[in-house]
Amino acid sequence: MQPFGPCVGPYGAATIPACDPHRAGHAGGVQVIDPQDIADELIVAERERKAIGQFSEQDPDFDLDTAYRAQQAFVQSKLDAGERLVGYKLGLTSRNKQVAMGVDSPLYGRVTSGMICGYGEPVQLDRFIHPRVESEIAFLLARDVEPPATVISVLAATDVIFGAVDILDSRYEGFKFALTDVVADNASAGGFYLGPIARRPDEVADLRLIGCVVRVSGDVVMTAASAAVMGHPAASVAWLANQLAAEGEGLKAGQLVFSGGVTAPVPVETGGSVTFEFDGLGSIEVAGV
Ligand code: OOG
Ligand code: MG
Repeated sequence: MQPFGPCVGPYGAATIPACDPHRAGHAGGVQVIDPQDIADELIVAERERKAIGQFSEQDPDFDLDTAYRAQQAFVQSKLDAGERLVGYKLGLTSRNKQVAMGVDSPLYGRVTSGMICGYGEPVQLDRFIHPRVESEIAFLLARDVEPPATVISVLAATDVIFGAVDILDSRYEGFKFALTDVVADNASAGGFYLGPIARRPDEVADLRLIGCVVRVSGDVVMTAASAAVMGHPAASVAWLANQLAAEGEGLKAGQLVFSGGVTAPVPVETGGSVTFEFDGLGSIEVAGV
């Protein structure tokens, strides 16, 4: 695995549109919380692999706008260190995931080049706090996705799809968070694998019916179909495109979008192996070392 190594693949370089992470949420004209301060704590937690308490519990005024600004500042620190923005990840787009995490609305995070892991490489557990893995469908875009985006327009803008694995590593103790906390924590993004087979959308009979079987050390522990993600994984990408457009950002050609967990997350353990078998898109084995 090369979790902090060079980006693989031709994902277009990008920077996050200018924003001032110090512009905090305001209550009655009083500055209540600074997104950069939140980002700084998350940066240290990630670097030192030491989980922290939830911001939402310390400050009831911590709102979603501030949380996304904190996320931008958190991700900007990676770009400043030489990584590139390669795309986005969706989170909590399936009931499986919302129930597992106790949060009931979707969110997005940003994917940078250092998060992309080489196929077949193990998860080095000493790089993470408490990693968990889950199956996803990833979209590589051939064209920009213009708002208002729909399932059809996302499919028209898609080059290929992959089976994928999202390595989650919440920077919060016990993987416990409110929506604002997890947004600031870049949707728990830790690492990503792409499966070995890329298919154009028109090569897949029905994008809602891509089955996924999850095995832990050989035993089947979960099964699901891709419709678990908002009824259709492209619906989740459309939601993201519309969300980004409302914020002055957009999905661009060359970007990679991880559309959200199809199955609930499974912990990765030393010596353990989690295998994800995707119907028509190959298998990804994730071993913990
Ligand atoms: C938050 C990120 C959720 C997904 O696919 O639902 C996510 C978490 O569960 O830690 O990546
Ligand atoms: Mg995920």
